[in-house]
This record gives sequence, C-alpha cells and structure tokens, in this order.
Amino acid sequence: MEKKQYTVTAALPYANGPLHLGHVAGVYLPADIFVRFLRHKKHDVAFICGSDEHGAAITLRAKKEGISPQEIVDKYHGILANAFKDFDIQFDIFHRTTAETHKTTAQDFFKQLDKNGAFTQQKTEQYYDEENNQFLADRYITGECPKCGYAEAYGDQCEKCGSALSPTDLINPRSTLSGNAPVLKETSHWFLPMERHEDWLRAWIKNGELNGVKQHDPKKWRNQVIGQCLSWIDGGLHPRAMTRDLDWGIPVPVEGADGKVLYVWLDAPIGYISATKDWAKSAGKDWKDYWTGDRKLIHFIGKDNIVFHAVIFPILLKEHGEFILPDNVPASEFLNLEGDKFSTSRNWAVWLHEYLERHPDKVDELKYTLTSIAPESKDSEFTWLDFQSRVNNELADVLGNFVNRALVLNNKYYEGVVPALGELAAEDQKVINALKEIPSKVEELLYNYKIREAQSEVMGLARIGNRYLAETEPWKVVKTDPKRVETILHIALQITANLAILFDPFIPATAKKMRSFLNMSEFDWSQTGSIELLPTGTMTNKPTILFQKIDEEFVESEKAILMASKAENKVEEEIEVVAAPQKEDVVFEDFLKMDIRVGKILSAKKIKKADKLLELLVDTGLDQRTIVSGIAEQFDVDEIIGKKVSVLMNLPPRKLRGVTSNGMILMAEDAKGNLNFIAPGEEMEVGAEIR
Ligand code: B3M
Ligand code: ZN
Repeated sequence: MEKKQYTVTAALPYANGPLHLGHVAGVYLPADIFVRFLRHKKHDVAFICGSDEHGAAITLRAKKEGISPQEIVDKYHGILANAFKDFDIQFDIFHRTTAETHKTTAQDFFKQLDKNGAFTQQKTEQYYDEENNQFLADRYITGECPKCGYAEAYGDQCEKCGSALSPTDLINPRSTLSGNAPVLKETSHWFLPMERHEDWLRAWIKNGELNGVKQHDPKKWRNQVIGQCLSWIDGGLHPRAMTRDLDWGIPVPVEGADGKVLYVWLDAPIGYISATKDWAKSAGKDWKDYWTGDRKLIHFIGKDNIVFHAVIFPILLKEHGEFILPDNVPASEFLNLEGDKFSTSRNWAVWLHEYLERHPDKVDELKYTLTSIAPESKDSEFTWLDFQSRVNNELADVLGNFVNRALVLNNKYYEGVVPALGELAAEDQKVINALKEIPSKVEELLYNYKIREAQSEVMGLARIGNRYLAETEPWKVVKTDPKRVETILHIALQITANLAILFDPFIPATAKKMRSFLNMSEFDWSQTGSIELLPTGTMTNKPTILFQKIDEEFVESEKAILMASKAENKVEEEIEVVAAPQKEDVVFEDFLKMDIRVGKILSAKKIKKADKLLELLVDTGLDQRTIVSGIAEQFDVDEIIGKKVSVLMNLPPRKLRGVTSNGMILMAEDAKGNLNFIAPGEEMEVGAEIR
C-alpha cells in the first residue's frame, strides 16, 4: 500500500448529553483503531473530532435544565472530552464549535459559498415573537390542538392525542418565550439548490468519479451508504435552507441576515476544518495540507448522518472549491442494548463515563467486545452476558492463556531466555506459514474498514498458538527431547511477539503489557509475520494475568443498574403523562378487512407549506405508491429512505395539501407523543402481509 496522507474525522457528538456504548461502537472506537493502524503503517494522519454545540438539540436541553446553551455545552464538552480520554480514544484534537476559530472558519466558508453563487435566496413565512424579537422554532409555540382541544399542544405535535401538527394548525397559538400570540412574518433564507448537483453526485457516489476523474473506489464503500445516497438522489434532491432564524449558532456573515444563524448541518461539518486549523497550529503544521492535495478524507459516522456527510457536505466542499471530497464514509448501523434500542430519553443506555467510573481497569475488555459486535453492516446487540463470554472465553481463555503458557514455560525451562530455533517439524512449518499470512490479511481488512473481521483474524492467531502448544505438548516432550522444546517455545514466543503488535490498534493497553513481558521496547508493524521478531537470547519477564474473568455478580449488577435507571425513568414518565384510554371494542371481521403489508420507503420529500407532512414513495410489493405521512417534524427525509414500514393498503385515496395519498404508514405514538415506525425486520420482503 503506497504511503498516503489521511485526514480521519469522527462525527462531532452533540454537547447535550453523555456518550453511550452505541456511539462508541459505531463511530469512535472503529475510527481510533483505523487511525492507530495507519500510524503503524507510517501514514501521515490527522485524527479530528470535537463537540457539536449548536442547533435545537442544545437549546432544548438548556431550556429543560433551565440554564443557558453555553452552560450546557461547557458541561457536556467536558464530560465528552474526559470520557474519550479515559477510554483511550486518541484524537489529535477534541475541538468544539463554539470556539472562535470555528466561528471565523464557518463564516469564511459561508462567504466563499455565497461569492461562488452556491445559494439561492427564498422567502418563507414563520411565527415571530415580537416581544423577544425572534422567530420561533416549532417547539417554542404552543396552543389548542385542533384535533382534541388540548390547550398545551406544541407547534410540532400534541402531547395529549399525539397528533402531528404544524404551528399554523394551532388554535390561539402562543410563544413559550413571551406568552404572547406570535405573528406570521415573512422571512428569507439562503438555500442550497441541491437539485443542481444530482448528476455529478450520482457519478461520484456510484463510480467514484468527479468530472470523469477517478476520486475514490466505491467498492470500498459500505453498501448501505451507497444505497441510501443513491435512493436519496434518485428520489430527486430539493433546495435545503442553510440558514435559520435562531439566536444560538454562528451568525450568518452577509448583508440582510440579522438574527439568522448557519443551519447546524452546514456549521458542524465545517467544525472538522476549524478543528484541523487549531490542531495544526499547535502541531506546527499547515492545516491546508490536511484538506487539499493527494490526501484521503475519511468520515466515521453513524447511519443517521450518511446523507449529511456523503451528499450535503460534499456539495458544500465542491461549491467552496478549495477542498478535497471524502474518500470514504464508513457509516455504521445501530447497536442495540439487551433487546432494546439505546435511548437517551428513556435512559436505556450504558453511559461510557459511568462504565469507566465503575470499571476503570476494564477498558480493553470493553474495546474488544464492542469491536467484536461492531454494527458495521447491520444492527447488532450488546448484552452483559455476551460481554462476559467475550472476556472469559476469548480474551482470558485464548489470548491470556496462550501468552501465559508460552512465557511461564520459557521461564521454567530457560530462565526466561528465548531459546534457539532448531529443526522444523511439519506442525512447526504449518504454524509458520499461517503466521506469515495473517498480517497482510489484517491489513487488507483494515484498509477496507472491516475492523471487526480484522480483530477476529488477530484473535485467530492466538487460537493457532494455543492449539500449537496443545498439540506439541512441550511440558511432556521436555522429558524425552529437550532440544525439541527449544524450537516449540521459540515459535510460541514469536507468535506472542506478533500478537503484541497486531493487537495494538484494537486493545492497546494489553498489547503494551504483552510487549513489556517480552522486553519489546522497540517494535515495528513491518516485522509482523516473521518468526525472528524476537531475537534468540532475548531476556523475557515473568508474565502477569492479562484478564480477570467476569463473574455472575458483575453481570447481575450491571443488569440491575440498567433496570433501575429504566424503572426510575418509568416513574418519571408515569408522573408526567398517562397513556391514552382504550377505544371501544371492534368485531374480528372488521379487523380482517384491513389489508396491511410490509413496504419500503423509496424516497421522501417535504410538502410545500405543510411542515408536518412528508410525501413518500413506497414500494408495497404490489405497486409503488405515494403516501402522505405526518412525520416530517420527527424524521428527516434522509434518515428514512430504504426503511421497511407497515402499510395500511386498502384506504380510499385522500388529497392532502394537493397530494393524493393512497394508504397509510402505521406509526406507534406513545403518550409523550414520540413517534416511531411499526417496522418489520429488515429481512422481511415487501408485500408480506401483516395480520
Ligand atoms: N452532531 C451527531 C448526531 O447526529 C451530529 C454529528 C455532526 S458531525 C459534523 O447525533
Ligand atoms: Zn390533541
């Protein structure tokens, strides 16, 4: 692999809450492993991250906690930064988008786009609070629900009956800031006319080409990333507002933009650039080297950020004109927890900083387990039982056991000195051949972002080592053929030395401990695969136990912590909102008349002047049909493309805001008004009947 320069970014976590294991497994840990590997291969790498500190997510949290947005981001930036440090995620910089460098970088970026004609300006109407002189985001407007009369419905939904609403649907709307009736005021925004970019984007995503020139290798991109982007592009791109009427964010730096800030998804990705600037300054480097020229830009993200990193940000980078486009966007699927989705609002999560407080000595155990179950191509599941089995049956019983036996035997028979290699038997040659192959397999997998498989390959070498000792039985042979044992232990120690390098990107603290057992102060990845990695005569040290086993009590206590937080949250929910009462009975025959099928969302777009509605194109297995659904405030068009859904087919067509809707997407709506799809498993074929 030729030496290449890399800029690796990890999605900027919102500074409105702590990290849970799902974030870590999907984004930050794989990115860290990839960067550590690149450094072993002597690439020039910048590893960039930081807090995402603007957007409604922050202001809502601030309102909820009764403190300012700045206090919120200061609190959580610290928690995030400490958690990454304690989990040994080695960013070159963990920056933040309220930093001054970011403000100037984002504003300069915007001005350059404006100068290059990247935007169009469009007028829209929005509720405005005259006392506070500000436009109101949906959640800042309350009023009477037109459906059930509930007096405290929000501009985006009614908490009582769960209806999805638009601010203009509310009867007697009021501003939550002043309590006054807001007025509808015309406003204008800078839009990114994404439809202009469909052609080059499609070629860039599909073939890796820009203006006919090869830019990247789509075969190295994950299928779900390409699939989601092409679905979105084929569904037709639309102008997207790049400014907002909010008081928290980066002020729009052009004439006529008073009171407007950059859209958070324009602001945040530029955070990668401003972070690089501040890092390069402290590292004595030129930041432009990391965003221009023959360098690979890699964005590690979760799947809900795909379109922002593989469609919108590339458009912005191209329109800006000075910067490279991403070479790959390794997006992960979702990690679930003990049979349920991770959920911040329901407090159903293992928070990284809390795990580290409880188990500061079990960082590599968690790293190894999360990488073993990483949701690289499909959703996966974390359970404390699986954690126990990975630690006990793999880390302790395979890796720990092998390393311990090789070193203890070497200390017992040769006082720790690495014995010479003698004549090779067939079983020796077999192991030597396998050892030679593994490093290149691991490299190939890592360069293709198959980090989970790469780790499994390395653990496979430990299994080979264990099997080799079990088959050669040096503790027996030593009585009859001590010379033979010298060869066996020479090879076993070389395998140990290889493992101490190959495991370094994945479980760095353990790999370092192994190298201390072997007195490997100097080491180089390029030596891996060799059986002369550890010179004959090297003095090795007595080993310590690498992994303590996880007992039942550990598992039970972690599960109890989870259940307790869920119960605590349940109480909170019960206090706050009661579930809607049951409706009157229906006869079974009526239910049988409903034709409900599995469908797949092919494309989605907002409907003009209807903030709540999305126009969906759905493949029902029988046909492709248009269905209008009131989910626009809770789901971005880009995150639902490709999603399997439940469709009520046999409803008469209905015209909604000029669009004819044929059928209904079934949604679950809890008493707090949270919406979610009744989603059949992704493996279900479209057209399957639901009954
Ligand atoms: N703050 C993370 C999220 O959507 C978002 C990533 C920004 S990366 C530029 O959860
Ligand atoms: Zn209502």
